[in-house]
Amino acid sequence: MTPNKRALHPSIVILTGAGISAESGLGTFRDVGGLWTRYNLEDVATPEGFARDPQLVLAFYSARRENLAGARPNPAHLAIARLEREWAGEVLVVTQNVDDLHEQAGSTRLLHMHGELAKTRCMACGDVCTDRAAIDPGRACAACGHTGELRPDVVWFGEMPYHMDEIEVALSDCALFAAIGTSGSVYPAAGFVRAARAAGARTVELNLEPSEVRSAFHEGRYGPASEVVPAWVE
Ligand code: BJW
Repeated sequence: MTPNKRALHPSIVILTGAGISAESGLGTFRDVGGLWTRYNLEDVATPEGFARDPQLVLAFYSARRENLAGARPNPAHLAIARLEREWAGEVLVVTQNVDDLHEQAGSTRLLHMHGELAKTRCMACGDVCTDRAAIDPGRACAACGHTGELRPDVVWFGEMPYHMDEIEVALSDCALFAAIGTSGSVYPAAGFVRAARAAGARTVELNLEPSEVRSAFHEGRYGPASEVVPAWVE
């Protein structure tokens, strides 16, 4: 790794996407056989889709919760957690993923910008609780008692991603920005490389193949995350 700013203890921001969890058995979105080739994203990942057919959306997320229950971190998640433990500077992981594989691997400085699959939010009172069971549309919120207001605490298209202020500060201050396993097709995350680079960071993409925003990076390393990420961290 060759960060070019604050040479003594440079800070690193790592953006991760679905590709880092692919080898843990969780599906990506846009690859062949990915979630968006089997489901219409307007139906299951927009507030309008949820308003039209909440049962369909809740069934989609319940199946994803079941799938997540057996998933374990792979060598890429473990390498990132080790980097956080051993690097003298700050390491911040910003994940677009709603799984908990970074936490399972031991990462502690972690922002879930698209929410978390294992959390349920009440649209009436805003209460968020950890919840790995299927969301029953008839269930009442434990905090306010309203019925029919529970949804997965994830960020759908048209909604504001979480932690944006904190992420913008970190991007403007990092010496190295790495994007791992993301297609670069969803904003604002796809624009992070340009923000970090404009602020002076060195930028590297680690992915199965060059992403849609490959040309924005200084460097690219290509192959399965379980191989390229541990090799990069070494
Ligand atoms: C491997 C691998 C292996 C495979 N090893 N690699 C027109 C222009 C620009 C923007 C817009 C526009 N119209 C609308 C927008 C905004 C919109 C958007 O970006 N739309 C695009 C479709 C154009 N964005 C939004 O609405 C966002 N909100 C927003 O913009 O608010 C306003 C705002 C303004 C200003 C500042 C800030 C905000 C919200 C986006 C929410 C996305 N939600 C989802 C669902 C989350 C819940 C859930 O999981 O169900 O998030 S959609 C889905 O895509 C999910 C992901 O996090 C996200 C990104 O996908 P990701 O992770 O990149 O996965 P893939 O499948 O695309 O790619 C996997 C990659 O891995 C591939 O490259 C593979 O090659 C690779 N890979 N195996 C290494 N083994």
